[in-house]
Amino acid sequence: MGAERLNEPQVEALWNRAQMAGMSRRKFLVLLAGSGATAVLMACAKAPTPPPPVTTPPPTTTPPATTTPPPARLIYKPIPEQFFVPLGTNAEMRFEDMASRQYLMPNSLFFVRSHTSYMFVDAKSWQLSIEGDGVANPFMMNYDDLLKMPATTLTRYVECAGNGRSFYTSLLNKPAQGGQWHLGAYGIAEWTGVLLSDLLKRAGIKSNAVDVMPIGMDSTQVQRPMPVAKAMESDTLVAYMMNGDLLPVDHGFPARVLTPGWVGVANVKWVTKIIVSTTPLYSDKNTTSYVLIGPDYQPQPPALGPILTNQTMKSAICLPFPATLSAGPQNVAGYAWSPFGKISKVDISLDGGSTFQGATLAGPNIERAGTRWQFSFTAQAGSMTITPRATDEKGNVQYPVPQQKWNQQGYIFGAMVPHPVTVV
Ligand SMILES: Nc1nc2c(c(=O)[nH]1)N[C@H]1C(S)=C(S)[C@@H](COP(=O)(O)O)O[C@H]1N2
Ligand SMILES: [Mo]
Repeated sequence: MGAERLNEPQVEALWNRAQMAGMSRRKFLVLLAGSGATAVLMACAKAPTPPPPVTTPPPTTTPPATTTPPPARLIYKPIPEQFFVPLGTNAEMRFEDMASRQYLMPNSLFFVRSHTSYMFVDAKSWQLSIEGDGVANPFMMNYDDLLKMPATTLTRYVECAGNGRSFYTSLLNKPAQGGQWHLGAYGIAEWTGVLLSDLLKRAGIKSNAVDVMPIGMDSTQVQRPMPVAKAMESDTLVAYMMNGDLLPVDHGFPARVLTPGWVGVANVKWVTKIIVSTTPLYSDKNTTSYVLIGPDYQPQPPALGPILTNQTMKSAICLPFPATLSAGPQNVAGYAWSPFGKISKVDISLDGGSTFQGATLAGPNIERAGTRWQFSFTAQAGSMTITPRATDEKGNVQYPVPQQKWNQQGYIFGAMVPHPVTVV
């Protein structure tokens, strides 16, 4: 056990630490061989540590001590820059990487949006409680209980309300506060979990219940209310699997709420409590953030503006932003998605939105998930834009940029995005 393989500098650093703690070379070697570095460090922690010399600062060439904790990671999974645009506690998926892939976004490449760093939850002690004055029989369950309930598997997207926020600056020239996402705060996955409606029924939800609020276990306990009607929808889940694997740490292990089509924030990760109420519920996430604030919107006390519910329709191209293509025949791939239904068509403009040609929809086309599309054209040397425009089965169509209303926090950008391309 504990037999982590240390390289020589690591062993050396560990030995330095052990010497500081007054450990003999013999004891050090026995501990290291038997139980590994952790055991050495634990023994060091118990031993009295001589005070560090005050007068002589440590030489700058000293190898980093093994006891210094690594810099706090904000995101648990690796987020190499080839695949992600790092944005603090968040990481944007690079759409260009999806060009050569299939429909679903793999867990390792799925965008991350966490208000603070990830939360590491022990499934063995985790509990989920359904409580509040809106239920007759509040109850608590553990991880095994959740996994034993009837499960539902469905394919849906999660998208951040701020996805596309950077275009308020680059296309409208009206900057908006928050992470400057392009379009990669969006991902489709296959989710498995228990219908939230099953949990609410089991708790004896009352007919006069109005709001349901899941609460996360992260440091700020992200909580975001939704009306009972949304909670009872046939695809609202407490999900514990993602693309056939246990929910990854960054995406809410052991369980998260899935509210398809809604603003990402309602998909509460690391959920531990769900409050059901007979009176409207409020948190900061439906009063001061995830509300629309701006000249086109009125306050709705206690909320500072209209409370966000659904996302907007969008489309994106699987190319770097901006992109470089070579002159000649080109075939580009993209995605289009709507919170209201399946995508019925995608049209492409190569002249900034004056004329459009139909793209070919390819692969699955799933409501509140999206579809892939393909488009072939002949690229002429010079600068150009490729502008996709999605239409959904309910007749919603993406609109030109000038019709995009602005809001302070840059939510729900839904206009067509002209993708800049240099053809060489
Ligand atoms: N507990 C908790 N849940 C959360 C968040 C969070 O910070 N904490 N972020 C929300 C936001 S703003 C979004 S967009 C989605 C992102 O989900 P993902 O990180 O799995 O892509 O999770 C939501 N659920
Ligand atoms: Mo979000």
